[in-house]
Amino acid sequence: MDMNAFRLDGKVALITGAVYGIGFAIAEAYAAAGAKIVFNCLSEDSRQKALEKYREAGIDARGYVADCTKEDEVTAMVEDIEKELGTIDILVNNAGIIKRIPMTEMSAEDFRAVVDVDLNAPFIVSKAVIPGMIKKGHGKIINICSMMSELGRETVSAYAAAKGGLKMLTKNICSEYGEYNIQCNGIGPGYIATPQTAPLREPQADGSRHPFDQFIIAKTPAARWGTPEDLQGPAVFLASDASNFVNGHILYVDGGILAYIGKQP
Ligand code: NAP
Ligand code: GCO
Repeated sequence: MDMNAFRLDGKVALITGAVYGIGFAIAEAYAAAGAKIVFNCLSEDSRQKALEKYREAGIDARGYVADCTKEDEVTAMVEDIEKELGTIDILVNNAGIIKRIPMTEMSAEDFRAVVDVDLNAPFIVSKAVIPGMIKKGHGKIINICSMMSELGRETVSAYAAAKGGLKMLTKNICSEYGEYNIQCNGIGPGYIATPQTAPLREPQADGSRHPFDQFIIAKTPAARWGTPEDLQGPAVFLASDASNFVNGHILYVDGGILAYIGKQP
């Protein structure tokens, strides 16, 4: 086997929301594999801060201020990327939010806001990049799903509904565009230490670990939280020619949590 199949040389990769956390780690890995990195974020301040982080990492990234939920902003961004860099070869729908509110206390507005970013936005961005991928004769779309694409828990109804939908959107893009040599797969991270999960890991006033932190450690065979770096290898694999016959698959990168009933107390 030619191990260059795992390289991304000459590819243009758009990773949405890749200013820190999982998206930034995936962008670092793609850059190391040879890809040209493009990201978007919600503000000029965020874009400048991210560009500084990329420069410090030795990565010549291009950043756009574009809200993934706004079709006009996304379309304009994709048109500019394609004009400046050529067709987007790899799209990672990473941008996401969560609101942890008991369902009966959650407003419809909050529910819609989560679904808008976590499900509608991947539809909007994928719809914008697929025509270029069809013209070029290949493309890779990777949707950042979640354990909540499979399981629910208290307070995350909107997030679980959106991530469950994102799993099915992944399978549908696979079904509708596989014949154009476009592979659409998902990555389902387990519990990863990023700003998004920081509230679940805050040490208690007495210095003890957060109850949820202890819960996740007991439920994960790896007995640890994942790191954004744990996702880099799987993300490179799904973006590379090494996965050209993998399509419609959700690759769970969760330390085994989905397979495990949990450690006896
Ligand atoms: P994070 O630290 O909260 O970062 C999310 C990024 O998305 C932020 O930079 C945020 O921008 C950006 N974003 C939010 N809404 C956006 C929009 N409308 N347009 C453009 N960018 C937007 O999250 P993370 O932990 O790295 O997670 C990244 C992805 O992995 C998310 O889809 C999340 O659901 C998923 N995930 C996370 C975990 C985990 O345990 N951390 C596990 C499974 C799946 P701002 O900085 O401006 O808010
Ligand atoms: C939560 C967490 C999870 C993780 C991730 C698990 O509140 O349960 O935020 O949803 O973010 O999605 O895969």
